[in-house]
Amino acid sequence: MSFLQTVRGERLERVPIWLMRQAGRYLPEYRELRARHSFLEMVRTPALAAEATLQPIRRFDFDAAIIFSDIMTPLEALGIDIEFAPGPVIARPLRSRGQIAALGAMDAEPAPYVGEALRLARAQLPEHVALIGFCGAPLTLAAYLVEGGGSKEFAHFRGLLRSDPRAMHDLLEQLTELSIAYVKMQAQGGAQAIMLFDSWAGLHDTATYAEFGVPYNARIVEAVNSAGAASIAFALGASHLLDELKQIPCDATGVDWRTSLTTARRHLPGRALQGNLDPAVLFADRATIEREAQRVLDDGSGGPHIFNLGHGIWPETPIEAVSALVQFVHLYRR
Ligand code: 1CP
Repeated sequence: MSFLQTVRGERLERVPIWLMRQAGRYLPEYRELRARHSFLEMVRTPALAAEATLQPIRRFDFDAAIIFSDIMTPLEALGIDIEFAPGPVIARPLRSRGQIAALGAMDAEPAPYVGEALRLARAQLPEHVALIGFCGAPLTLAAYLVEGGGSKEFAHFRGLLRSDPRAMHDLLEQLTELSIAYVKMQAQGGAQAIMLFDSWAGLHDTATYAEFGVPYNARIVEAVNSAGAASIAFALGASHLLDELKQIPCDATGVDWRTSLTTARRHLPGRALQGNLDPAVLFADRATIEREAQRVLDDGSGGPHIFNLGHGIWPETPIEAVSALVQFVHLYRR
């Protein structure tokens, strides 16, 4: 499997490709499924989650499938109520030390239905397509939990982090333990690689990220490594955090479109890199898509490289643009 070999640091002639958020709203067959089921119903019903996972694989020659779920799904094991509209909405945000202390101890196994969805998906996937599980980084999960949902500046979250760093560490500790149980369960369910999404890493300065981000992410990645799955860690907006990301012992590091792969390699020597075509490029004509993809391929050619976008694919993306991209990347030989 070229995807897993490359994540683990082999340099093959062929560059594997998959796209973040490849199971989702840019696909008409996904929109059709979503018209009949709510997002949470899909996530909690293994057959539906497996179906959404497989949809992009039937249409495109991707080298990996990512399980259909959300970074917020395991949090209900801590007694947290989450709805999706379409982004996560937390009914009772954790705005104080007291609310954090009152979180339920993890009683049940986090989101066991994700394990079942992984089993179903793995059984139906072509053998050469790898199956990726994932979880949210504690600091990104904490951002949503404290703020109550998505936000541009995350003022409540960043305010609490400054005013009560001890309470923030307590929250991150609980989220890390939950995530460790969750990634182990996913590895047992058949996830061959597990990706950590730190989508709000870019909010923080380097010292803050070194203290509140790195140690927790490192522990989760170590759990993935000991469970025998390949580990990928992605941080968005992290051009200023490359030396911090180096401290996270993952097999591959995901890079967004703003950081060149050559620069990332200088800071992360020997590590596989995943990325980083600007998702906006898929709104251009075919010649432009090929030219920009070639730039990413050349930029990544200094070491093991998994082709991806620099962040999730946008819902309005034309299907033909995705086909053109996958074809082009698969014709390339290093
Ligand atoms: O209406 C719908 O269909 C729901 C939209 C949706 C979908 C399809 C959400 C709500 N989550 C998902 C699936 C999802 N989320 C996947 C599954 C795999 C795939 O689609 O290919 C994955 C990997 C995620 C991860 C996720 N959720 C991240 C990390 C990746 C990233 O994009 O940075 C984050 C930050 C979330 C939170 C979230 N969930 C949903 C939305 C719209 C958001 C963003 C909210 C915000 O910050 O405002």
